[in-house]
Amino acid sequence: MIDQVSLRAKASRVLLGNWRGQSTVPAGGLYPHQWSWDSAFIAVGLRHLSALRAQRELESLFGAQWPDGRVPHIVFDPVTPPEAYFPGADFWRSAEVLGAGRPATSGLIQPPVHALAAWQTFRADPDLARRRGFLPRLYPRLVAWHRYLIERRCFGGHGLVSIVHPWESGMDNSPAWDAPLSRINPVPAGEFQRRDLDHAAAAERPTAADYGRYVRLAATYRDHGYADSLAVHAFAVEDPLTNALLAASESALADIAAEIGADPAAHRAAVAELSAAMVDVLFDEGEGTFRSFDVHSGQSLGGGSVAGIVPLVVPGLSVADALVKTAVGRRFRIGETGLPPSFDLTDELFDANRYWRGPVWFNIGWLIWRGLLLHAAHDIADTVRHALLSAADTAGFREYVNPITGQGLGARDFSWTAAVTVDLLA
Ligand code: 2M8
Repeated sequence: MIDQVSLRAKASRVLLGNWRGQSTVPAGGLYPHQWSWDSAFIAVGLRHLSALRAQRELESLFGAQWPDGRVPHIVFDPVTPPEAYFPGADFWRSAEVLGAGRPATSGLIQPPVHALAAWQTFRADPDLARRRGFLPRLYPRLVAWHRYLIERRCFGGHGLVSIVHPWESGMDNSPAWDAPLSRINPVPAGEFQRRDLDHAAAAERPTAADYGRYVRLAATYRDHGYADSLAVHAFAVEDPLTNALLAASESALADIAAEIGADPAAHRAAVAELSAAMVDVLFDEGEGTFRSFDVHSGQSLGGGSVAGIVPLVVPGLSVADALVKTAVGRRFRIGETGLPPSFDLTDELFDANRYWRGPVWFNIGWLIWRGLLLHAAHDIADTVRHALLSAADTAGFREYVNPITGQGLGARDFSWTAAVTVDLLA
C-alpha cells in the first residue's frame, strides 16, 4: 500500500531541492545544468507545487532558444564549474554561432514534448497564466520550434523529423542506434574525459565506444556551424518517439492557439499529417510497433525499443489497438508488471541495468500511461500508474530501475522521476 501523502511530500522535496532559481537540474551531480525535455516533464510535476515555477521552467528554456527556432538540449548554468559535466559549454561553443550575450547551450535538440507541457502548465492555474501572458508569449516560440523541426530536419522526404545524434533521441544508448552508430568512427577515449562515471556505475551507463561516437557526431555538427544537411549528418534517423511527441505537441498547440484566439486549424492538420506519415513509413504491422527509419541506409531499425509504443500519445492514432496489444504482450508485459522496459525483454540485446537498453524510465512510463488513457485502456493505465508510483517510492526517485528486480539505478533524487510521481498522484 502506497502512503500517498508521504510519497508526494518526498517527491516534492526532490523536485524543489533541484530548483536552481530559474530552472531545475535533472540531478545535482550527474546533470548540473538545464536539459530540454527534462524541463518539460519537470514542469508537468512542478505545476502542482508552484504553477509560477512551472511556467518559469519553460520560459527559461525558451529564453535560450536559437534564432533558427531550435531549442537546445542543454542550457548551461554559468555558475557551475566547467569540469562538472562533459561535454560542457567549452565543447559546444554556441557563442561562435549565436554571438556573445546569449546563454551558452549545446547545439543538439531533444524530443519536442514542450507544447504538451506548456498546455498542462497553463491548465494548472489559468488565471495566473493569463495574468502573466504565459501562453501568448510562449506560443510563437513553440511554433518556431516546431517549424525548425519540420523545415530543417525533414531529411527522409517523408514529412517526418530526423534526429541527427543519439542524444537527440533522449534514449542515448538504445540498441535501436547500434547499426547507424557502428558506421561512425569513434574519437579515441584518451582525447576527452567523461564526467558521468564520477557519479554513476560504468555498468549502468553507455560504453566507452558509444561515447567516442557521440563525441565524433557532436564535434562534426559543431565544426559545420550546426548546419543541417545530410552531408553533415552521418547519423540521420526518423524516430517514432520524436515524431509522436511532435504530433502530440501539435495537438496541444491547437488547444493553446484556441485559448489565445489564434487559429488552431494548421495544428490540427499537422497532427493528422504526422500521424499518417508515421503509420505509413514507420509502422511495422507484423510486429505491432513503430520502428525508426535510417535515412542513410534506408533500413528500419530497433523494433524492440519502447519508443515504438510511445505513439500511443498521439490523439486519433489509427493503430492504437495494435500498440496496446504489443504493450501487454510478452515483449513488454505492461499488463502484468505495469513497468515498461526501455527494450524488448525477450531480445538478446536487452540489458536490465544498462541505461536505455532495458531499464524502466519514469518519463516513458508517464507517456505510456497517458497514451493508454487517451485510447481508453483504463485498467492497464491504472496498473502502470500504480507500478510507477510504487517503483519510484521503493527505489527512492532513482533515474531508472531494473525492470525485473525493481532495483534503483543511475542518479538519485532524479527530477523527472519526482515530477511524474507528483503528477500521477494529482
Ligand atoms: C541523458 O542524456 C545526457 C546527454 O544528453 C547524458 O547522458 O549525459 C538521457 O537520459 C536524456 O534523455 C536526459 O534528458 C539527460 C538528462 O536527464 O540524461
